[in-house]
Amino acid sequence: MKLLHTADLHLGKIVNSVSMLPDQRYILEQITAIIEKEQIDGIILAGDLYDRAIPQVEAVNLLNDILFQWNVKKQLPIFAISGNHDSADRLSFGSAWYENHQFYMAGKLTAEINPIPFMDSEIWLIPFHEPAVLRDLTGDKTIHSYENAMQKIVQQIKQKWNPAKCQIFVGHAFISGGIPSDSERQLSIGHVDRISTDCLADFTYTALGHLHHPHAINHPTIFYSGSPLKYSFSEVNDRKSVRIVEFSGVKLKKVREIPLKPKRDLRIIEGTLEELTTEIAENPNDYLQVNLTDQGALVDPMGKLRQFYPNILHLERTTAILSEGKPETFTEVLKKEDIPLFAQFFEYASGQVLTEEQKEKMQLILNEVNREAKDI
Ligand SMILES: [Mn+2]
Repeated sequence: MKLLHTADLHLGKIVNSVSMLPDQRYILEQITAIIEKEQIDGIILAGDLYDRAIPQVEAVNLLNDILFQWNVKKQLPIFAISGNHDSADRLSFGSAWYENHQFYMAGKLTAEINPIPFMDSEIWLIPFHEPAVLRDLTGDKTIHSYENAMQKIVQQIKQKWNPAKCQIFVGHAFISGGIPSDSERQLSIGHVDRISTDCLADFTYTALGHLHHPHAINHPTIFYSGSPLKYSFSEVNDRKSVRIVEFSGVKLKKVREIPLKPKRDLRIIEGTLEELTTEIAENPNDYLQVNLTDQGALVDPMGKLRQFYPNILHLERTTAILSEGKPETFTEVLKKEDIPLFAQFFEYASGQVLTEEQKEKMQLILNEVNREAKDI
């Protein structure tokens, strides 16, 4: 048995005001090509199919197209759950009859958990849920943390599972020790959202979603597939991929990563405005964070860079140009006289000290401005 594991598609995601939909369609088509080449038996989608609870129409269309291709055209079973970005209720729509076509979509957690028997395995689809949801479902008042909730769920599973079968767990959760990135939405404040690997260690394979790094944890049977695209600059060093999981009878045989190549990479480039606009960096159409190393003021750097790099998402100045000491509060700034304040701004913007002559000129200008202000 051979399964493809992916998660965190975040369809409809907008990164720094730019819609990722064209890139998402591109990467999903690449996954389709991998599916064909690898001759897999089924697909796991471990949550966060959409980026928002109410996704835009284009994102819904894209998911519809891709699920139709995989499940109807290619006749592949799909094992999917909702993530913390999805609306559990909306994703549940139609799931009761979709399963007649081997499209298993667990949107909402249910009190009674049953496996999906598939080839030599039993697949347990556990959608993202807050501990309170399970507490309400079961009436068990002792459930307070994500860890408690997961332990209760796994306890129930272990009472039901058939040890002669491969046991596959599909979930969307934060495993303690996992490395987060900037594009996941926190499940809760502090560390109460973490669950231990011990909880899931007895499954043959655990297919997780939530953390976007493909190597967010290092465990022999518990894996995050990671997101198929980089969704924040904290992921620039990730090599995004999907996982191909092979089983031999009831044993996990091999877990492989198949790298994905995005239409446009998300990268950070660095240099002065002059350097970056004379020697054009490779793949200028990538999504870029540009770190400008220039000292002093620059006129419309974004406008100038955009002529060469149309998809800049973020511009940053790397030189610490503000006063190096402790930052001043707004009240402190307000107390300053006009000329010292302007001198400070001038130094911040140009990197040069205002000369006595410049100060005098500035004083004349200010006098004139003040006079006119009084006349109004
Ligand atoms: Mn996610």
